[in-house]
Amino acid sequence: MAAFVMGVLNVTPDSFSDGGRFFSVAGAVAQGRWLAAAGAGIVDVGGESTRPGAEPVEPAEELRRVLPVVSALAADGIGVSIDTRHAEVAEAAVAAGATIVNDVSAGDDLMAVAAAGGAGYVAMHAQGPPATMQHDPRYDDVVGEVHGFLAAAAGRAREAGCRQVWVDPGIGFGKTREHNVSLLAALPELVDAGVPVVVGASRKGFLGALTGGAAPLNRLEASVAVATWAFSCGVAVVRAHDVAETVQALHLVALEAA
Ligand code: PMM
Repeated sequence: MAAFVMGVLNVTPDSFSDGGRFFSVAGAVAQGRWLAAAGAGIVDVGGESTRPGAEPVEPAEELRRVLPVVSALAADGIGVSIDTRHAEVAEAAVAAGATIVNDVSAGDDLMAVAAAGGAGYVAMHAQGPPATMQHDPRYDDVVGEVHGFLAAAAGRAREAGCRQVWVDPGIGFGKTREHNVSLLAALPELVDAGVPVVVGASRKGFLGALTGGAAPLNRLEASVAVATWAFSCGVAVVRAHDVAETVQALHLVALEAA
């Protein structure tokens, strides 16, 4: 499968860069259509912010936020992934037309839902829940530990019967700036392990720190630079807010590879 861009659509009041912008159903559906028109291969719909320090959202509230959006986009023929940590949300979203379960918790229950619904599955690495994950993340060997975790998660997902599996190092999820940079530098090894890789660094805090304090909406260049690096390493999917710009990066890397 050719590499593609996963467009971020947060139907939340509190996500770190777009919280509240697409909180109404109509606004979220319009943004999803816009992301697809800009070239997103899939639109990633999420109803619970996983920014550092975020409070958990009850599955019933998450469902209220995401389900009408997933249904409307899927009815338009737009590919949708559901970004959730809750099995009941994943199950309802797949029934409403989502074709990928994007699981930032890499949990067995969500693998089972993806397998039962015939959906693809993304296993992402995180250290700790969003509320506390950035308090004091520690690893002896961040690359070895994250890659080992992802190999095991991919094995479990395949055993559960998921038809297609991706792995994601979880940039910013229980990681310092140095951890994130080490994981990005090690993308060639993760790609070499053979399971298609997803990377989501778009507008994240470490890019602000590395660019002299740029605010989330001023991290476009840094985000596209990371996307270009990721695609040139052979990453299969880059998760991005700025889809048109990230698709340009993908096209240029694909030309180089051709
Ligand atoms: N990051 C966020 C949410 N979901 N899913 C995957 N697979 N990978 C990520 O890096 C990831 C994710 C948090 O970012 P957001 O607030 O911009 O959605």
